[in-house]
Amino acid sequence: MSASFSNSHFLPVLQQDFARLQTIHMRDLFAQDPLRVTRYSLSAATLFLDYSKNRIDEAALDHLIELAAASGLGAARDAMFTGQPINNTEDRAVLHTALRYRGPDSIWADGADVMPGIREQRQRIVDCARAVRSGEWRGATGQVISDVVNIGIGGSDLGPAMVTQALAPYGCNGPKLHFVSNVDPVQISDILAKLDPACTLFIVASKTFTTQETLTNAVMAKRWLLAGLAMAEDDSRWQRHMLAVTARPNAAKALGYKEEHIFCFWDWVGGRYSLWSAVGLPIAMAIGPEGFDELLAGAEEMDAHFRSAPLKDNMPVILAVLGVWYRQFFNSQSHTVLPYSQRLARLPAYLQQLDMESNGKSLKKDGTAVSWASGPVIWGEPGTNGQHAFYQLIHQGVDLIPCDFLVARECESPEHVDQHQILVANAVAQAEALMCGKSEQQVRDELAESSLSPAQEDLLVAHKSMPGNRPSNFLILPRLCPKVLGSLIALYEHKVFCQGVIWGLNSFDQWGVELGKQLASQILSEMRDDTATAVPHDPSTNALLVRLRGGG
Ligand code: G6Q
Repeated sequence: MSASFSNSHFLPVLQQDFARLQTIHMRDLFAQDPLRVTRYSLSAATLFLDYSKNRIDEAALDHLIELAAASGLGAARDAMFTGQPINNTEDRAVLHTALRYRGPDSIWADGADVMPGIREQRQRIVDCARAVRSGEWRGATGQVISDVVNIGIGGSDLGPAMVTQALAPYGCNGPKLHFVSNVDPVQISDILAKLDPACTLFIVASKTFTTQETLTNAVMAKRWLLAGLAMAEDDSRWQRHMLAVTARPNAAKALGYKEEHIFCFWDWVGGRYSLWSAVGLPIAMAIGPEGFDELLAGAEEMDAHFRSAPLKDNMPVILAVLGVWYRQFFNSQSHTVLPYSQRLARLPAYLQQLDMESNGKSLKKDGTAVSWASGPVIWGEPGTNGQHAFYQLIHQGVDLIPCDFLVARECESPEHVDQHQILVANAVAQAEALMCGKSEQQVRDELAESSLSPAQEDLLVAHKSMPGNRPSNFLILPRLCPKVLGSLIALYEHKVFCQGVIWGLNSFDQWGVELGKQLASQILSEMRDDTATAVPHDPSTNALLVRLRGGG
């Protein structure tokens, strides 16, 4: 059954569900069903999800699951895991799941078994990470590496940066990791100002090895090395300080990188799905190859759950259909991710790319316009910071913004258990406040002792009461460790995949980012050379260029 047929078929049924649930308060749903929490919670790969605080009932959820099934989710999932070319605009398989598969079987894509290459690169990651961490890897002057700088952007940056920050406590005995992504020279200069070239190793990560920002920063890094180590331009010892990670090894070779310093991945790994590949080399250096393997193991466990659990007991599927429900019927244009964990501070940014680059589309796979909504805006900040910033809008704003609360049950260090409890209590409290709200009567009771005039009291009652009925998912991680984090990332990857299937999208291309890149090269040549053939820009762009050149 095609996705578009399924969607149009399910629309009226789900519209009826929406009409019923639109006016019901979740408090009443809980009152009617003492088993609601049990009914709407599940565990997968050590993660626990309570999704009972959502505006659903059994009929709505059943219909959403039927929608997912009728969209061809089962077949699409199998097609992804078995290397079919599901990225149809680029005619590529999508096999990030193979990168974390640690069993003995073959996985085929385009007529070839991808596993021997994956295993070979995995071993190279292990060997290199070990050599750097043990001090066996020496720089040009014989010094041990103390600092590793990853130069990459987008998918070649966000995953490793997010993971190394999240797993910092696992990084003892390893080098210090730094991440440079922006072409703004201040980022790299600020980092390099603190480092010693003799002890610094760069990883230049770029799938294409053509990305302007990354190659520009890599040139700057090489110059800094040559100058800092007093090397001539033709001195090849800089190579001891620069590794390449790419799907285009020849492009790296052409820029002088040594063959044994080039780590490979493949076209069938999307940039934003690549942290499991050699793009994860900085992770292995930071937390050790054993930790990296645990990260893969956690993801593999979530893959197994996603592949085998019935759709209605499938955590990524549940998260996906809830997102579709709010986006389509409650017109929720955004979705917020609220990790109650400072170490997961970069998770919202990581998920922003994962979700928005994958499903921020208005055409279906077949090139026709989407018939339903598609990907929402993803945003968030760690709790409790967000509470003192933007939660006001989530509680009382005009839009319905579904939230994901994320909490690690175990505190990282025994001496901070009390403070960790404060953190966790806040997450639970916010989810409760969003759902239950505060009635006018509660506010009136609180104001009973005050000496307000009746008019002032009425005004405050109106402002201080909260409607509640705002949905959230609550995810409990047993602890923030490599394995659990691997499962969490894979959970979100699969959620995004399921939503893409339901909406009929190709979640694995990103054509929308190309035009800006092309124009930037053209504009750069015009900025550098007045005589460069001017492309007819619009009047606003022309005027900006004149002003930025100092002429306006
Ligand atoms: C991710 C995107 C994008 C990509 C960057 C960097 O899925 O394709 O974010 O990762 O543009 O590309 P390179 O790795 O080729 O430098």
